[in-house]
Amino acid sequence: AVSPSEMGAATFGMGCFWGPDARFGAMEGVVRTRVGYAGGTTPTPRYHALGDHTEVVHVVYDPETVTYDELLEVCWANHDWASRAPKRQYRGVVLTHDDHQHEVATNQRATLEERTGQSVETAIEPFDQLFLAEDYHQKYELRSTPVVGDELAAQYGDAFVDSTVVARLNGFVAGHGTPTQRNEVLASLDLPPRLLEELRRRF
Ligand code: MHO
Repeated sequence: AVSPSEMGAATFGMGCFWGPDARFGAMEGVVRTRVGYAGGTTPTPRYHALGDHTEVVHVVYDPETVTYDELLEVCWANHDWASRAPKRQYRGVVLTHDDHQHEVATNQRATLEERTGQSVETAIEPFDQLFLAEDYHQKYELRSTPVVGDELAAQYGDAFVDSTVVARLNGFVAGHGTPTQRNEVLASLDLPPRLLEELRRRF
């Protein structure tokens, strides 16, 4: 594990942000996920007033456990990079945080085009700023899981959005992760047995 200042950050637009929030949240090495709006110029986007922004997932990761390359592979594999989304809200975009990310992204894009013979419509642009989405969009899969969602949101309170464990659980209820990962996370939880049982049933 590395100190917070050595963590990496990655930001991807992959269509509706609920799915990528869960997918990245289940990955080893991902320490935090947030969903929000980015890639536009409108000063204070909200879900119902996005302006020119796009739904994105913002991932903080431990580079000793997972690389930017690996995160980006997951990005390509899980959005429709070959078509232009009808709404800018759902466009594919890789928002790069530094020159290294930019280079990795342009290289992977070229490789993808070569391999498939299709042209990539997903944009690669410098990251500017993330506008955090409304609470009800954060960890949406978990939050909308009956019983468990409400109880965990109440237990964690303000820590819900940024918790690593909550990110994992959000991924697990969406069907991601391995049995080993699930058992490890469950074993680390200090929750009433009834809630643990309820969670286990949702994986
Ligand atoms: N198809 C989804 C999109 C929501 S996403 C946060 C829905 O409206 O249910 O854009």
